[in-house]
Amino acid sequence: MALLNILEYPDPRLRRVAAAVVAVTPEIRKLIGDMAETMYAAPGVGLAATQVDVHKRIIVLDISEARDELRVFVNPEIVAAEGEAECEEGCLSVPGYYDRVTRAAAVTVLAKDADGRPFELVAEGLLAVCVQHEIDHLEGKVFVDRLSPLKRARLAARLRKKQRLVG
Ligand code: GNR
Ligand code: NI
Repeated sequence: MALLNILEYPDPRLRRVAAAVVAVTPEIRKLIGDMAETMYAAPGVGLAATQVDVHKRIIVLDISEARDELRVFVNPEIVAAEGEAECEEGCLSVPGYYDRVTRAAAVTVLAKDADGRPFELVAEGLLAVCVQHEIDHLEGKVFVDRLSPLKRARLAARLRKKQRLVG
């Protein structure tokens, strides 16, 4: 296994739209293992392939307290969404920034697992938030895109300041 480098906003590669996985090959399974290792090491509750500069529709998630319930989604699609809920979100690609985002309260997701077997998941709560956050990444979106222009401008100013400090 290997730790993968996580792209940071506003890296333009976070804007690429991921392509469907044609078949879960040994290479794809190796990528899934590396993504899981990278997510646990970060640590984060989820990771989309886009964040490690692989533009394929793959997500890993683990929202369990014990960090022992890995969920793998290959070619995930939201087929139903209901209600609205607000949650404080963060992102491994926007380190140190947290803000409230409104999303669907419950979603139904169709996907394949790491063995290529199809499954359906009905998610609510943090799981629903994370699945939507990760599928956004696969579509080239970052949670800060869902904030007001004023909040995005403030974040941009903060990132420029941080750049000046390191540069
Ligand atoms: O680790 C993460 N925590 C988190 C908290 C609230 C809402 C979404 C997330 S996902 C994030 C990991 C990440 O950036 N996944 O893309
Ligand atoms: Ni993220």
